[in-house]
Parts: sequence; C-alpha cells; structure tokens
Amino acid sequence: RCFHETKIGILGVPFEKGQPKKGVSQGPDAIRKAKLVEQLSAIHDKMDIKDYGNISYTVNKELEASVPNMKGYAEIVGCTHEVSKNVEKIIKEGRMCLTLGGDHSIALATVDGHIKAKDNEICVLWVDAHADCNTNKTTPTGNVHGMPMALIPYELADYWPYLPGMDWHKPVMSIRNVAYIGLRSVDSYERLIIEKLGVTAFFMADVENYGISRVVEMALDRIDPDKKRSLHVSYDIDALDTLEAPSTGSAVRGGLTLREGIQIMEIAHNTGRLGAMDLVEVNPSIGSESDVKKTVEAAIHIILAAFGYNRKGYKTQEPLPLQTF
Ligand code: 4U7
Ligand code: MN
Ligand code: MN
Ligand code: MN
Repeated sequence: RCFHETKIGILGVPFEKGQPKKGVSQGPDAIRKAKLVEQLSAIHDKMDIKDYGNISYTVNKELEASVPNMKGYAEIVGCTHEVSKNVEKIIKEGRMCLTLGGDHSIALATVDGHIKAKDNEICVLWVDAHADCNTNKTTPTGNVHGMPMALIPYELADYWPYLPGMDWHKPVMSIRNVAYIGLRSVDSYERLIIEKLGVTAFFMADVENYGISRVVEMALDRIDPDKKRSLHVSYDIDALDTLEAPSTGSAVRGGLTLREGIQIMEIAHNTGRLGAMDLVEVNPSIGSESDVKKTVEAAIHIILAAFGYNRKGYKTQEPLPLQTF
C-alpha cells in the first residue's frame, strides 16, 4: 500500500442552543465513543489524527435577546466565534478539519474559519433535508440551526439587521460556490431565495432522476469549475432517510439511503481537495438505544468515506504471500 499522509484534526462542538431539543450536544462524544478515531486510524498506516477535544466558550449575557427571532443569540455568538478561530487554526496547521456537532448553527463558523484559513478559495456542499437559509425575518421558528446558510454568502448580507458581537464574521464567499444535496423540506421564503439567486440545489427528485454520483459530479462542477478550491462539506445527518438516521431533531422521511450518503463522501474524498467537513445534528437522546446506535454508525460510515475508507478494499503492491505447505 502506498498512501500519502492523511492529516485530520477533530473538533467537538457540544452545542445545542440553535434548536429546541436537548441532547444534540452529546453528539460528539457519542461518535467518539463508537471508536471514531480507532476506525479512522485503521484506514491506512499514514493516518495522522489529532483530537482537539470539545470546544469551550464564554457567553456575554448582555447580547441575549438583542436580535429578534434568533433564539439563544448570546450563546450562538459565544460558541461560533470560538469555533471559527479553532477551525482556522486546525486548517492552518495543515490538517483537514472534522467538526462534530452539535446543531447545524455552528456551520456558519466552520465555514468562516475555513474561508479565513484558505483566503476565501473554498466551495461548500450542503448535504441536508433542509436549506437552512432562513433569516430572522423569514424563519417560522426562530431556531438558528435553520439560518446558517443565510449568514454565509454575501448575497444575503443585506437582508440581516446589524448582528452585535458578530463583527468577526465575514460573509465574503459567493452563493455561486455553494450547492445543496438532499433537499426535501424547504420553507417558502427559502425556495424564493434559492430561485431568485439561482442557487445550485439538488432535491431528492434530482437524486432519483440522475443518481447520486451524477448529482455530486454536477454539483462540484458548478461550485468549483476550475477544480482548485478547498472543499467544505457540511453534512446534516437528517439528509439521510429517517430509517437510516432516526436519532436527529428534524427528521424527514424520503431521504438519502446510507449508500448514497456514503458515496457523496467517497466522491468528495476523490477530489483530493476536501478541506473541512462538519457532521452535525446526531442527537443520542432521540429514539431507542438501537436507533441511536444506527444513527451513530451511519455518521461514522460517512466520515470514514470522507477520509479514504474504501468499500472495495485496498490495493496492495505486495505479491500474494507464497504458500509453502
Ligand atoms: B437543520 C426549519 F421551519 N426550516 O427554519 C426552520 F422547518 O439544521 C427547520 O437542517 C430547520 O436541521 C432545520 O426552523 C434545521 C423549519
Ligand atoms: Mn436538516
Ligand atoms: Mn441543517
Ligand atoms: Mn437537522
């Protein structure tokens, strides 16, 4: 076997204030406990994995309720600033950054950190049942895990009020470098945004029509036509069908199979340009013990595929050992 070194930094973000359900903050530790690092290490013998542990942050209570329709605002500001700094640092240390959530609000910060580390030369695949592009004026719930995608691109910056405490956050990337895969639960204002801005979006019907491999190839072609950007995959486990990933807070039936979910990351890996990945919204407090086990195992399969696990087995350069009996 001849492999280049694979350098990964793991960052746990036990954050759950971007949505109302308890338990999603236990996602990172549940995934670690199912032997994530051990299984990543077994992919090949040049895996270099550093676990940076779970993030801690402080909250400025004065920010609470300073923006209408954004629940948990002060906590969001405190956590995301810390996440952005850590992701930037990990990537600048030469590692691909694997962020374990936590709810999806944290992705506004993982993308920000990636942008800062790579001078804005990134593109984003958003794998999700939902479009997560509500602003505080369009949100039906006030839950910030439904908003990160509206905070990331500059095309939507003017639709926000001033966000106190978020001055570090720079919406400098274009929505043209973002694609969705797996959509099937999109609010009407989100649909308006997608259509008005011409966002590259592959809904479940597209997965059925083209097959997942063509969908991913088309998405990558659109968001990085010159094949030179660092790829960020923000993977909400609810992109998978509820049968595959029941332990998550906003499950929607009719989703991706685990096989499709794995293939997305195999293709992402094969680009050679994966720079960062988020795996979010695994909630070990939802469902039965076997539901949780199933969901965590699905998350691990998806992560392993991202970092080179090959379902075909690996090529060897050694001849078969001679049988001497
Ligand atoms: B997730 C929702 F209204 N769109 O904004 C909202 F349906 O990160 C759901 O994808 C958001 O899980 C789901 O609250 C956010 C709702
Ligand atoms: Mn979702
Ligand atoms: Mn999401
Ligand atoms: Mn979700």
